[in-house]
Amino acid sequence: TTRSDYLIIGGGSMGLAAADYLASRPDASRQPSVQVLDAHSPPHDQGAHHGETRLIRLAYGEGSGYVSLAMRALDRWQELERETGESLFLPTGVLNLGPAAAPFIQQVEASARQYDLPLERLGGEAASERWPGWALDASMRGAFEFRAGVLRVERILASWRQRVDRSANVTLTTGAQVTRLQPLAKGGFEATCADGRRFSADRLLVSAGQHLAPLLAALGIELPLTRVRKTFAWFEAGARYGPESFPGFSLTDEELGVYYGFPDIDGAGFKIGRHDSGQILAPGERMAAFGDYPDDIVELQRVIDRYLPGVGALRHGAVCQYIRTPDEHFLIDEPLPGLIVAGGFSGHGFKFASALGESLGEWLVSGHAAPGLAGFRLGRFSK
Ligand code: PYC
Repeated sequence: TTRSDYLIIGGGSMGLAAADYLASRPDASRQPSVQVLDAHSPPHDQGAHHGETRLIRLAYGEGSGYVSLAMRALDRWQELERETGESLFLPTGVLNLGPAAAPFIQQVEASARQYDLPLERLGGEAASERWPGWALDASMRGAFEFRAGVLRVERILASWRQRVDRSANVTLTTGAQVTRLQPLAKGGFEATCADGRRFSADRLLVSAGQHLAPLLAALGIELPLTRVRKTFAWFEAGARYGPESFPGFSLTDEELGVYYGFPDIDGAGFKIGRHDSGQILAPGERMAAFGDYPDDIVELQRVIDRYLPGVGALRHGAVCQYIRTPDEHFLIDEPLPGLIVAGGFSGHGFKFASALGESLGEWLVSGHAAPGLAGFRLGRFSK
């Protein structure tokens, strides 16, 4: 058994962010030893950090309880850019669109008011004049946040990985699919991999996406997590969809559903995905490829036909997964002493990874959760 001070199971967005934090603390040679296990070799497309881009929004439509975390995350992304010299955040702004009465739009506005965040409100017609890629009527309202923007996911994971690989105290072991977790009689936990390798540590962070619930179930802890197949796609787009003239967006349409999207960055095409709905899958179940369901294309095309007149033909699509909680808020807790879980990011977690990596890393070291994480506890589901 390979023993370290801390073990991180899952080297995706949250696990690798925590690993990077622990690798980057001052005087790493005197830092605790950390072992990170991932079934693949990050960055990869088997988790929830592929597809080139994610949004970061501060005036948060999912609840004002996220705003401080989003602000810390943005600072940390910009710090990572400075330290690595990589372009990781594009300040394109984010335009939130929907009927004025949509709860998401109302919450964006409430979050901005509560935290005094700059937010520009526009009617649909004014928004279409300002950003000609959109054709919106008066029933739609825009809430534009210029400080928000786009994160480049694989580049971020690659930056963290480089720093972890160079560090003196953090080891990433790839191809390590953990199949079993056990508490040890002398304290701490042991993780056993599919190939028989074993790793143990005093404290553990399990950030293993779809594998989190099955690993914890075997310890008698039920986590209310659902794995959902999601799709997104890139389309041909003209000059009006470049990052200087078209912000990232979220769009709520009462009939069509909830969508998000990105400008055409580096000629990759206009990207759009659907946030609500999706096909439920068991952990480990094979995911159908993009286009296997007719709706994969039809639902995106409907939004384009209604609102995005300059977007052209489909280039290609991809599948990803959301791990959803019942209320779509995160699940971050310590259900057994020394065993921290981070999951259920419900399709809106990546933007926070830089800040959560810091909090989760500090939690491993100090044994104490940051007070800001209290709202994500498991106990809320049994009330
Ligand atoms: O939370 O803004 C978001 C988002 C964009 C793509 C997936 N989630």
